[in-house]
Amino acid sequence: MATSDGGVKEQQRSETKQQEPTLYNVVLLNDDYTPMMFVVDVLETLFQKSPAEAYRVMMQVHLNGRGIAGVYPWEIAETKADRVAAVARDAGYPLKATVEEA
Ligand code: TYC
Repeated sequence: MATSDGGVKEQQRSETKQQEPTLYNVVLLNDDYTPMMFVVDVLETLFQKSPAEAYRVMMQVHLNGRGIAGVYPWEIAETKADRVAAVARDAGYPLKATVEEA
């Protein structure tokens, strides 16, 4: 912006835009050993899904090999995926989740 003294002032931003954080999908993977009801329970407890939505996502993973459990900023997505592996390991199941850019 030109000023009266001939200088150039930087354009003021009237609305400072907040940058949204990049989001990541926590992707649940199918396996042959984890019981369906265990997966439904994980989706309800770690991903705050309703019973109906948890069942729908579980069946999507069971039939298609993978499905999105939730969408979060990086740190939270990584923590959720780690928690999935931890609760599954504690229960003796191979259930795993990966994190991918949304
Ligand atoms: N395929 C598993 C079974 O038949 C169920 C299952 C669903 C496992 C989703 C993992 O992410 C998963 N018991």
